Amino acid sequence: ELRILILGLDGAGKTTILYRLQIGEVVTTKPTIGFNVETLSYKNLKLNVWDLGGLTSIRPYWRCYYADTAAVIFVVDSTDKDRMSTASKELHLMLQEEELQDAALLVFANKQDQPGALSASEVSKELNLVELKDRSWSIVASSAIKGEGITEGLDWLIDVIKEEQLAGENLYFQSAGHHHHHH
Ligand SMILES: Nc1nc2c(ncn2[C@@H]2O[C@H](COP(=O)(O)OP(=O)(O)OP(=O)(O)O)[C@@H](O)[C@H]2O)c(=O)[nH]1
Ligand SMILES: [Mg+2]
Repeated sequence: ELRILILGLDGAGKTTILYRLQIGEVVTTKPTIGFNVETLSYKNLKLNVWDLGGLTSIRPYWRCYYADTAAVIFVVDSTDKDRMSTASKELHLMLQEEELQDAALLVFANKQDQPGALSASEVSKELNLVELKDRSWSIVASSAIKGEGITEGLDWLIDVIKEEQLAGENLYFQSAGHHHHHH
């Protein structure tokens, strides 16, 4: 069982992505006051996915959900150029938190179906992702409305989490004096 958080500024598309993942369809959303949580089965794993509201007044509550989080999915509205620096600030503040030191990071450069959307590499630059040290991260271009990029992103995330879990087990085996062979 894995705990995954979906974070990002209001209107980025977090709730749309959660239900796209869960039911494979576009749902009509309202701004999330509080959170939505859904359980998904994915590649033999049970994912508890928490979608938190992104409004300015609600962002301080994100930290209440950080404990035991395997991964963060950070969603960006790629057309919202005026708020890229705000998104960057919130992302880096969040990643400084002790409880998230081991969490993998997947960024969705969302709303790629919209004209004028920044590309994934442009969003990556705006968010200063190259500054991230000691963290598995990736950015994927997505359109929650068209259903593009979402499963690709989740596939990457689940693979990374599985690899890190295996690496942790290998360390355990080594320190316990067991021999563990890979073929
Ligand atoms: N064109 C386009 N619109 C999108 C996309 N993803 C989400 N939207 C729209 O953006 C609006 C906001 O989406 P939400 O999923 O409610 O955003 P949110 O991040 O949950 O927002 P908060 O709950 O306020 O934090 C809705 O009208 C969605 O239909 C996308 O990929 N393309
Ligand atoms: Mg929402």
